[in-house]
Amino acid sequence: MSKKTVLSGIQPSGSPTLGNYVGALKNWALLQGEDRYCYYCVANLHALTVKQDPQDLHRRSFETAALLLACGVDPEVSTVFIQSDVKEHAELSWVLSCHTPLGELNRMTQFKDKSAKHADNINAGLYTYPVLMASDILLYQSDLVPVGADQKQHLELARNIAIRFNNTVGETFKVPEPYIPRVGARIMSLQDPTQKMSKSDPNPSGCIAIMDDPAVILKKFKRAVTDCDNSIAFDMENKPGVSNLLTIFSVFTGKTIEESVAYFEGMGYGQLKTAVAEAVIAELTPLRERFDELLKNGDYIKAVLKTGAEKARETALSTLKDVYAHVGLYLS
Ligand code: AQP
Repeated sequence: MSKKTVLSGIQPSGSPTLGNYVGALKNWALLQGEDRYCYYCVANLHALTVKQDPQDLHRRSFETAALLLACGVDPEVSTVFIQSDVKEHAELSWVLSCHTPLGELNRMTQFKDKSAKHADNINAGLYTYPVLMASDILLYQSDLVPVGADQKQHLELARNIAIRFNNTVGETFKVPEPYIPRVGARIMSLQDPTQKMSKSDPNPSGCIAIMDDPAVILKKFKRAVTDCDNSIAFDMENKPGVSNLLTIFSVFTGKTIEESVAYFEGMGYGQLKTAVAEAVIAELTPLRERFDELLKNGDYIKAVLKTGAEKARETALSTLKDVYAHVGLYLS
């Protein structure tokens, strides 16, 4: 059986959250294996779609790479790189943008959400973001893309772009499949459980950063918005806050949602919040310690990223050459 290729990315647009961890990073480590090529990137080109302080972006890109390793991504097995180190991403994005109808981009809900959030900076990059994401995926002939539920629509677009290109220009791309966790695909804000937990949320109480101290994690969970009937049941529509806490408990303890509800029978919201915080702290503490250790060894991270970029470039260039040949672009 031929090896499958896995690809995913994370934007260094803030301090990665519990949502990023559950929806994506945790699975990145789990998907590694002898039978797969895994490419994991820090998507810093994507981060430019919203305003960034250059020094912060630079530092966060490096730290996000260290975080991937702390989360269990093994650079001996997986290719870890920074997107801007592989220029083929931007080059393929141009070609694919000429093969993407505006009508398809107009349907993207993330563009609508982010334009509303960043009304003072609705730029063309925010609009064409999904084409760059399609390029990230298709460059590596990816089979599987582990993402949270918020990226499902973008992945569907990447599939459409690949299928259309293969049919109209010539067979070039593997058509990727999403890999979305069954539980935890959309972790919600602790302060507004109808909104996704996001690293760029201006209200830090709503999101747990993977790097938060245990005391901060406990405090944020204790302040989580619930409702006033004090009954622990899973009902996303009518009890979004409690359901979000049950989801997080389920992911961090390995219990199903039903087992989690049964576990809290006869208990109140205070006990629920403390138990969720303890489960999260137990898993994130060793991870934070590994991150601190890794950052002390910046040369090691730099070496990982250099090797990763070289390996990624090899595959990316081979796909890009094929694309250029198919569309008739001259290369000396
Ligand atoms: N709340 C979430 N629940 C589950 N998965 C999530 N992801 C993001 N938020 C949640 C998944 O994390 C991966 C990396 O996300 P990203 O950095 O590419 O950007 P994003 O989806 O826009 O995440 P954020 O945290 O909301 O970033 P900002 O605030 O910068 O927009 C993706 O697989 C994503 O699905």
